[in-house]
Amino acid sequence: MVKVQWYPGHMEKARRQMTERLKAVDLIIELRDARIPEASTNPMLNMMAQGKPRLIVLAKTDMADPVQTEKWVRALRKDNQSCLAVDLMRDSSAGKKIIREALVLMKPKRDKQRARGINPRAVRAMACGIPNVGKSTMINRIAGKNTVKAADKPGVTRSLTWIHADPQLELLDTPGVLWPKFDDEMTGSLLAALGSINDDILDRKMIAMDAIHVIQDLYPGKLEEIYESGEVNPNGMLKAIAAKRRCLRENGEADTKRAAELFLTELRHARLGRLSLEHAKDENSEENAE
Ligand SMILES: Nc1nc2c(ncn2[C@@H]2O[C@H](COP(=O)(O)OP(=O)(O)OP(=O)(O)O)[C@@H](O)[C@H]2O)c(=O)[nH]1
Ligand SMILES: [Mg+2]
Repeated sequence: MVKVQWYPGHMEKARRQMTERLKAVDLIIELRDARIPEASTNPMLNMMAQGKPRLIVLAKTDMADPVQTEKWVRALRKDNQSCLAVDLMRDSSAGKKIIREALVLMKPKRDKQRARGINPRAVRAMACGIPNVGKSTMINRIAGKNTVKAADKPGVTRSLTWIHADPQLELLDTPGVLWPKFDDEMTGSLLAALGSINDDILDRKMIAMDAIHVIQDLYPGKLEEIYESGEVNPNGMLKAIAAKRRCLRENGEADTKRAAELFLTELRHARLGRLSLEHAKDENSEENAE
């Protein structure tokens, strides 16, 4: 497995600024990638959160395995945690769903204010999460226009900006933040495979091979169906991808580096189908194990 780590100075700076700004925040909206709901949660957030209510938004559900997304939402909603799964690109009601959930979460506080004769102001929420997960896209979706820059590469947002997205909801856009050390190497590899780590620092062939390994494990037969090769070895599969996608060097040999880049592009844009690279535990698995 490949070891990746990406925690540049601008992320540490953003982490500090986010901690400072939390005082003025009512609610944290934590965006995660629906395809990797565990690898895409920042463990530093629990320390930073200062007991603020949290709404987990699983973004990019249009690219995730719907069966898995449903399982993840159920698992995450345990212990009264709020969680929504949304397609921020095509679901025109995604913004409304998020506003509604934010207001539900803040209802007890706002009801108390009303009882004291205070008219509650708009809810102030901080949008946070790993790079490239869809924070700025969510804000634009809620605002109904492109107010902040969003693009398909990690590290687009560089400063913290308040947006009056809706009369009832103000949103703080923040830069994507990772953390100094991943607990296990697979976390880094999954984040890299789905585009949350700067590509320039990556060994894309290794990342692709890790992803191939995961897909072969979770979706047996899937890659065979697409690339027409029963190769089980990830390096062998890369050669098969090179052949199928005509990534060949001048001497006719498989260009596995180029095949890896192509494979990652296909994976990131769900051209291999709707795949979740982390599967939720079966709800009854503990009982079954006994
Ligand atoms: N298919 C799909 N793409 C999405 C969704 N949400 C966001 N995207 C895409 O993901 C890419 C990154 O979106 P951004 O909103 O810039 O992500 P960010 O979290 O603000 O990223 P940083 O500012 O770099 O941390 C863009 O190309 C979006 O179009 C979604 O629900 N589905
Ligand atoms: Mg952004």
